Amino acid sequence: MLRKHIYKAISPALLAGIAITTTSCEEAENEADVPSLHEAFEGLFLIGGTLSDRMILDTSDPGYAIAEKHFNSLSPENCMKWGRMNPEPNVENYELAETFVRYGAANDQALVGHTLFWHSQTPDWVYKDEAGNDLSREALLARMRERATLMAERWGDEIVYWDVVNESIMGDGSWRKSKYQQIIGDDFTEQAFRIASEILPPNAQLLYNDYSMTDAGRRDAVVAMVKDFKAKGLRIDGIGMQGHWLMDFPDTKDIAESIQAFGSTGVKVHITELDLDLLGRASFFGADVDIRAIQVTPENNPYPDGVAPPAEEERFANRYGEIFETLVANADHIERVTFWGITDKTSWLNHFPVRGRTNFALLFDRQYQPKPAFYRVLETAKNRKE
Ligand code: 9MR
Repeated sequence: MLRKHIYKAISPALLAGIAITTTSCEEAENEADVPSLHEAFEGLFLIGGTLSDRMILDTSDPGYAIAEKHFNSLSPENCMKWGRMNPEPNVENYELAETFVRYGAANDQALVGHTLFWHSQTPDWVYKDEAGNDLSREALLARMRERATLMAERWGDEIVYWDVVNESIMGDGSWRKSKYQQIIGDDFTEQAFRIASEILPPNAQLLYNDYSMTDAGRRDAVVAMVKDFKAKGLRIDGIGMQGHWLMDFPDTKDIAESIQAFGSTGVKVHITELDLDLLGRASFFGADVDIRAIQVTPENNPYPDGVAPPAEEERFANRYGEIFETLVANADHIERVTFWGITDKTSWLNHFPVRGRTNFALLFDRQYQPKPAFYRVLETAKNRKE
């Protein structure tokens, strides 16, 4: 409760650009008067949110009020991945995706198909024949065509943006040695875009989506790939920079450079999976262990009750602020900025890199209240318009 009052007291002052020395509950802003994020950014870029499977299953989730008010684009966190939809060759789990699409379409939200082809969460059967042997290149391409056809037939009219391929380029610019790459070859990504452009509706926006897009090797390879596709007359409409960023990395200068590099190829940039990891992970990455095996400890999980100290929330707000200043300054290249989740309560960062941590990632807290970061982000839209 205390935290909620602090936020409400801080927010009007932040919006007015006044230095805060005291807070009081009388200053509290009426919850219903909080401005809509997507309305604030209108004319700059769309603002998206992401629905978890759990939220799609629970229509009473209070997060829906946030989704409807603040987001004019919506992504599915997991329910459209191949492994969720068809964990076995003859199992068809399409209901969650169907519910997601129906909900978003009813709210006029620009929907994202995430993701057609990804090395992760693609079940093994996809790559194998009935005898358990690897498919031929042609047979795997045919299977990919079947998936694209299913997506197009079911949701082609409603989904605008498609993450056609996810994460097929490594940080050094080489092709990821995925099962797709091993069977199809280095032109797996190109073939995937050929399939998508033939099968998905002509107005579908086709995206390549990846993480760590500020790595110079990956950035240059993505730029080269877009140019290559365009030279071949192959459609590619956007580049998704996932945006799972840390408190001190990457530098906003590098974020800006990547946005400009992608934008200069003539495609739109989408920030597709934005969140910040307040608790951090650098110390875990240094260790040569399976990060998923790390146990929760008081050191790596300092705020288990879900309340971070005000100074930490301010640091978090400032980092979101500098990121959004960068995005607003480069808005000409950007079509959409999507947060990976709705509130901190269900962010994937509660399970990565340490399973079961209480992490802080998004603009809304576990009580569905806007955090200082929300107001700081809002301020960046306001500054641009005035
Ligand atoms: O947030 C997703 C998490 O719930 C899943 O367990 C995980 C499975 O791999 O995928 C997460 O989302 C990923 C997204 O689909 C692609 N980019 C990286 C995201 C975070 O891992």
